[in-house]
Amino acid sequence: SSKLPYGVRAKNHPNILVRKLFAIAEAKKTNVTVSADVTTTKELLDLADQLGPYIAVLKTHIDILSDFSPETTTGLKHLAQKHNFLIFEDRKFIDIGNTVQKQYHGGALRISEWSHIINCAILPGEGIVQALTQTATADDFPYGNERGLLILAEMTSKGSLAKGEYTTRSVDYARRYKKFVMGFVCNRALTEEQSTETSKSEDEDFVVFTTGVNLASAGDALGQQYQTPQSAVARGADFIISGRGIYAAPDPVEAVKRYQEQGWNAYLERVGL
Ligand code: UP6
Repeated sequence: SSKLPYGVRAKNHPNILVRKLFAIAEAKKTNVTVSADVTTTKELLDLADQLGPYIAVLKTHIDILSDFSPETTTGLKHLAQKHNFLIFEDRKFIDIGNTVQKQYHGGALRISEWSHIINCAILPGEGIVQALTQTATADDFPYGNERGLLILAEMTSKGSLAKGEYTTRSVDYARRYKKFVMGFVCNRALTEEQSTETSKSEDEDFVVFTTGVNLASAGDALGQQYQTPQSAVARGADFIISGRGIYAAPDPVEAVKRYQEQGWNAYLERVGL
């Protein structure tokens, strides 16, 4: 896991969106991503406004909203500016290149227009990463270098098959498409992973987002497995993602502050500050 402070990584990183992300973390002293898995626009925007000051990233599942409309994303974009956070649509693209290009850019949800960060699984192979990178780096792509891709390299659910060669190939594809791939959704720092196909370059600095973070529970009845902010950050998480631990708490603002404090202290410990 990275021993460098966010501020240093913000200065040195070749990717402009990653620089912005680390600068937000440093300025707001937070590595919390809240997973706002609510099902109406009002709940989503209220949550984003209330929790905005304490988070670096807001993660959405836009397709679970029962009343999605252009106002949903206009509202999100406005709140992201107001509170200085990035938006991460957790769409987990997983299809052939030609299909994911249309799902990402355009379509019913217009994800490229409002979401800074997206993710994909690599079950389809290298082509999915190639296709999304092609779209986001095309000359006529309107959002230039304000967009980034995370590869879903591991999962937190019981019996996950995202391991072994799948995870190793995730690192290979990240290295091959660095122009758009900013890091991973995974449960530990990955880049020491041994690969026969690619090797680590000196300036490599992928961002690690870890889901399944909860202070009050060990898991749910459907196979979710949790760890604490402290353990996630110690294993290499640069950003901790928590959903129900925060939005379903009796007082979400009090909860997000606790995750912020614990995540930040664990970060300070890891980098030795
Ligand atoms: N998520 C996981 N595990 C993964 C990948 N993604 O839980 O391996 C996502 C879920 C949900 C959030 O889709 O949006 O992270 C976790 O929510 P929770 O904290 O309420 O369990």
